[in-house]
Amino acid sequence: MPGFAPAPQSPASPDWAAIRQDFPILNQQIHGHPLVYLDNAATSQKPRSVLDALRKYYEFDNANVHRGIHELSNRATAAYEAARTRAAVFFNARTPDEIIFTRGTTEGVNLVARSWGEKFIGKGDGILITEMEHHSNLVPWQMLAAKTGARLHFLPVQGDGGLLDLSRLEEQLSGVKLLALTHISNSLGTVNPVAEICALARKHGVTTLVDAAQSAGHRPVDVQEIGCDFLVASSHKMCGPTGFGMLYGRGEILEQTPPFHGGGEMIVTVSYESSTWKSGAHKFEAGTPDMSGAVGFHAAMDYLDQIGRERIARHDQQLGEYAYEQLSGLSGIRLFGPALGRAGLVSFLLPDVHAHDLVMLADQRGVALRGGHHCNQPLMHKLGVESTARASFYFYNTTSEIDTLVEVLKDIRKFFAD
Ligand code: 7TS
Repeated sequence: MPGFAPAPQSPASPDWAAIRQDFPILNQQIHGHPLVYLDNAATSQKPRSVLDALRKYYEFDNANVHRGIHELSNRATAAYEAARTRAAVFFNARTPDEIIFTRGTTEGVNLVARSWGEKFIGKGDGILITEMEHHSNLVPWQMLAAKTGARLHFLPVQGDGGLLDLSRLEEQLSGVKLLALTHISNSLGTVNPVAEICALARKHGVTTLVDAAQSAGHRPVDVQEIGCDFLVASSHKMCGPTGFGMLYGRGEILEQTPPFHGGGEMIVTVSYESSTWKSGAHKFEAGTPDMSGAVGFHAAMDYLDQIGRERIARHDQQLGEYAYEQLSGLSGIRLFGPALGRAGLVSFLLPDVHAHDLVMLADQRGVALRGGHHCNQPLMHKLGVESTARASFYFYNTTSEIDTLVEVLKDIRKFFAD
């Protein structure tokens, strides 16, 4: 795919402070304090280049795609398809036809469960997921199992340390048709060895889906290196617009997979009685797509590659480990997930402080955290908690923001102790 190689990267150690200035939203006060945005696992902020691309699209190029013969329609179509080609390069798919645009990770999983799942999964077949899945990689499989009579199994999580117990993986793969798992846990910060797991699954003829919602914007994600059949991600967690995302599907599998939605754009011919549909990604994209979403996503991928995803990953891990270390100095704190090799997020609980109260009080000091079950209700039950507080980082965060977080938590603890 010539012309779509990642943009040249900045020098060895990027100027993170200058990069932070690319995000206008970060430059504001909340309740009289500088904003410390630590809710990046929920959604990331957007750099100026993405905002500019959206604005430029609507100011100059907006029209419906794949339909018109006029100039604006041609431009919009070219921009939409260029984003697909860019995503194929970003995720190292073999061809752009393996990239389906969706509304996000959740829609991607539902597409696979409905279109591929209802055709290929039957009564008694096993669906193997992990105990740390986000609801969006759990509920669609429950629905599929209820419809088909398939059985849902779980790879266990080993307590607060948050690592998967893979000791029985090979045994657990027996009778399984699909293995779906997250690359990075949104509540534990665990980074799962997805390439090794997918290799073993492949050996046993098991189809694989990787949920890259928390990894795609944070580290290189290469579908061929991982060796998965499907991979899903959300643009809004990787500096791009909301309501947009992608599903990678290995070409051979997509060919055998029926459409998801029926309607315009995905058909070749339609009669009153029946229709035929396109091949490749277009078969799965019925109706007018989100063109501006694609344009913004394209700009986001360019932006991330300009910084360098290896560098982002290192910075993320440093912030995650620094936060884990600083927070572990608070007496009585309960930390979730591994101490080392973790992603840039930390879940925790302070003794006798409800996560929601903690998040509300932190907000009063300008610190944006998340408190709740993080769409991991069964995992919370397993860990014996209702909710946790979570600080999640991105490359524009600093260690001094983590120091602020620790100071704020000390004050909150004092407030509850008094
Ligand atoms: N998978 C994982 C691992 C996630 O963290 C999320 C969202 C999703 C799937 C769903 O993504 P969506 O874009 O389709 O909604 N996670 C979170 C979170 O941790 N806090 O808010 C959303």
